[in-house]
Amino acid sequence: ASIKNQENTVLEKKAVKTKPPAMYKVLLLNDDYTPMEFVVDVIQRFFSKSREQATQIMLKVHTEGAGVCGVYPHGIAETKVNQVLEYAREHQHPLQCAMEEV
Ligand code: TYC
Repeated sequence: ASIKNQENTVLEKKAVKTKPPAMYKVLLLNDDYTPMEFVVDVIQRFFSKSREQATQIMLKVHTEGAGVCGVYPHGIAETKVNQVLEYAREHQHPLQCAMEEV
């Protein structure tokens, strides 16, 4: 929608229309084989968490099946998922990572 001032001039159509970007949770999924220490390293390495925060997230994934490592715009979330999957593959762990709109 556009808005007009008293002289009927169109004002900043974009400033009215734009909405914040869709945001995506990046999730780690539990499995029976990936070592806990590797998962903690992944969370610290790719999601900039402290060792304590990373351990809490890993244990949540381990006990509940999945857990959120961070929330990002689409392109950044996609990059994180790909980085985690490639790193896990390189180390021959079956760790799975996914994204889901908030
Ligand atoms: N369940 C794994 C184990 O007992 C640990 C684990 C935690 C694996 C989180 C994946 O996303 C994961 N070694």
